[in-house]
Amino acid sequence: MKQTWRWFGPSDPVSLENIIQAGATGVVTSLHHIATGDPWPITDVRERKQAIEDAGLVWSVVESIPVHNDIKTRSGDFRKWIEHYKESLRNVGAVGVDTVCYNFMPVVDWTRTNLDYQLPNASKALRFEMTDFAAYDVFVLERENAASDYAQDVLEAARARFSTMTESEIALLESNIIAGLPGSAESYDRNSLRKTIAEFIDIGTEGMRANLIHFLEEVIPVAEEAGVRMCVHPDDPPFSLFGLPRVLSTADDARIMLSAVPSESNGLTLCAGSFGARADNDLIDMVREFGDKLYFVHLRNIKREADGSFYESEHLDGDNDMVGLIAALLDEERRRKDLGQALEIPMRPDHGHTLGDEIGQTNVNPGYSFGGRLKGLAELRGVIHALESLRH
Ligand code: DNO
Repeated sequence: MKQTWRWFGPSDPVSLENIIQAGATGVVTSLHHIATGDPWPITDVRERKQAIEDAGLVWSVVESIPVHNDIKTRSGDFRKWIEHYKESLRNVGAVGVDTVCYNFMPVVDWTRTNLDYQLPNASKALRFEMTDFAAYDVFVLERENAASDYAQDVLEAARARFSTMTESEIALLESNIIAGLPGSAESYDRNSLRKTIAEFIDIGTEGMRANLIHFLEEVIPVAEEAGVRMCVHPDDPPFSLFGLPRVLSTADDARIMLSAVPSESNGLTLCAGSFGARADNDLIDMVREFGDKLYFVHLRNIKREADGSFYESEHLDGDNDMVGLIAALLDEERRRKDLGQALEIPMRPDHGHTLGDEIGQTNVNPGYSFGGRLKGLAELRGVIHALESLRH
């Protein structure tokens, strides 16, 4: 597996030199300075690639070229945004970067309620707590009919939680949910969030799926020509938020999306922490089923709770069988090798705890600390080495 590391570009507090020190050889990055929808100029793409190569690394994956909301709703200027998207794909392909991750989540990208969840060893993790999310949705945002989207016990717990929350706790919860986590293309205030949710809510699951397929029918032929493999990132978390439709939460969803537009350029990002937040997603089965369509892997673990809540646990200690998952991925790589294909799977240690000196520092991107990811990558690398040496 190609060991890679997400880098948020020149303003990332983690430098390219740090990435080399962590032992990664590939970089995963995006042109975050370009507004969602605008085409990526070839000069900017070239400049970014050069900076990465000057540091002794390679640009393995673009994560992400964000998909404009108008494309997801198939309204407004969606045709223009699709043309821009094609231009970005051509430019990325032209410099030889061949893997592009994106998502089709409605309204919000990845979502957590607590970015400072204290673990028993005093490091900090990211957490999604259903009670807090429902409290925000029903009692703070006051979304129309929101209460009907929650089980009675969750609703009661949310009501009780909300009644004890201070103004500053509410403000923090709100900013965690809607201000946009690292890498998110969108951030909202309360009014723009309500408005955007309303725009999506009528589309329904089948409508969202049709919009995704329409988008792929447009861009996949261009990706083919440009020599780019696209790999969609699953919904995180993999269930409906704000009553919105989700179309990439399960193996079924992935199957539908892949078979609707069959092409070598239409693939999947196996985000273990996203798919793994549902007990009915069997990650190892997914590797076996989608094997040759897996172009990118995020290795992360989670601990699930009965009501849908979860927190991000140690990379090797959680509800995902990380060793089994890595073994399945190594099998897939071996299968490719036997067929004479040189398709090594880029993986990145997805998220990490905030620990050591980084605790309390204001410039640490939540989930993207240096120390936590260094630890995660080192553990994952250990598993890869152990499994590989047992095979020889
Ligand atoms: C979170 C990430 C996501 C991901 C996008 C892909 O840590 O996995 O932000 O990059 O959803 O478009």
